[in-house]
Amino acid sequence: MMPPFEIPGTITAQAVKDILRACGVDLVGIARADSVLLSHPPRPPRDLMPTSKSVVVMALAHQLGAVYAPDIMLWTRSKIQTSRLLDEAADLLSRILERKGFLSLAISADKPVEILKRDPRTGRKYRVPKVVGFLSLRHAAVSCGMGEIGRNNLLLTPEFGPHQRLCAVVTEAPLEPDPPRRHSLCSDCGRCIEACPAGALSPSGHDVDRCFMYWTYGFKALPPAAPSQWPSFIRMLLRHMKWRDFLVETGQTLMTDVDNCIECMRACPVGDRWERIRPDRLPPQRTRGMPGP
Ligand code: B12
Repeated sequence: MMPPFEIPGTITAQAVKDILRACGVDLVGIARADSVLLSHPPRPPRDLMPTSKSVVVMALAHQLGAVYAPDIMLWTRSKIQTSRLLDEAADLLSRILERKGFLSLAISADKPVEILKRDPRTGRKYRVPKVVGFLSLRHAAVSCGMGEIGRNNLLLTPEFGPHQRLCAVVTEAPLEPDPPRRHSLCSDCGRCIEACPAGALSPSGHDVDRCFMYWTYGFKALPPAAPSQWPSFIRMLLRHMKWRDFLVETGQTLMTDVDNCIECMRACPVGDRWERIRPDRLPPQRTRGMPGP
């Protein structure tokens, strides 16, 4: 991709921000590679590039019409395009930085992710597979003051609330970091907890297994943990099979992506820029094949 601007002579934090803004990115922050906040399991930038000095985090606002569309598939399509724009910007920045002599690695807004079937420490099989990014983009964004992690477990920014997608570049370029900032965006209004169809959110946290099962398959139930739970699990599968075609869905997933839920994001009222156009109350979004979510 040819840059739509002149490549700066010296790479500074401002030059990096200007490049990304020219690519259409809405928010940019820079964190020091050795002090990025870590999540669980920890995925420090220096594991990806031992000589890295900075992590450039970028955010692109979602198309709100897609967030509030009646069918989740319309959102998924729009999300793919948002990821694509971010990935192109990250790729371009990485290439510019490398031409200036700094090893750089773009971390995609989308896949790949590590999929863990067993606990790496004990070898015990997880009830639900765990999925983890090579770098936690939400934590990287918090590290450079972009926002905070809300009750819905998403990055909230003052500008867009939860409605942005994230991407990053890990680089050897020594860029001036943006300091972490204290925000008070999440008022604990409870709308995300109420909206979550899987019961994954509660005042005490986020149940990643329930979220994963619903987001991936549209199933409210976790896989059976005891033989007595199999009959109700099978009844639920049969109910889904009556409405859905898993084979065709798999084909569609391979072509595009899978999303069965963004309710925690849709319900969130944070974000100044959207105040005027955000609907106040919303009927739940239709998910694949089922008559209702
Ligand atoms: C894997 C993943 C998922 C998984 C798991 C979610 C999760 N919390 O980990 C699933 C598929 C369920 C998922 C769902 C969603 N995701 Co997602 N997801 C990611 C991804 C690729 C990696 C996140 C990660 O590394 N998580 C692991 C740690 C960091 O998660 P954690 O919540 O801090 O902590 C949990 C784990 O520690 C877990 N846990 C406990 N023990 C163990 C043990 C092991 C071994 C593991 C792996 C985990 C684990 O429990 C903790 C509490 O939930 C990121 C992109 C990225 N590279 O960062 C996008 C990302 C976080 N997702 C995003 C979005 C938007 C969503 C959805 C709305 C779905 C959608 N349709 O887009 C939902 C919302 C879920 C929610 N409210 O948290 C956006 C968030 C943007 C924002 N504004 O914050 C991101 C940043 C993608 C992007 N490019 O913008 N996601």
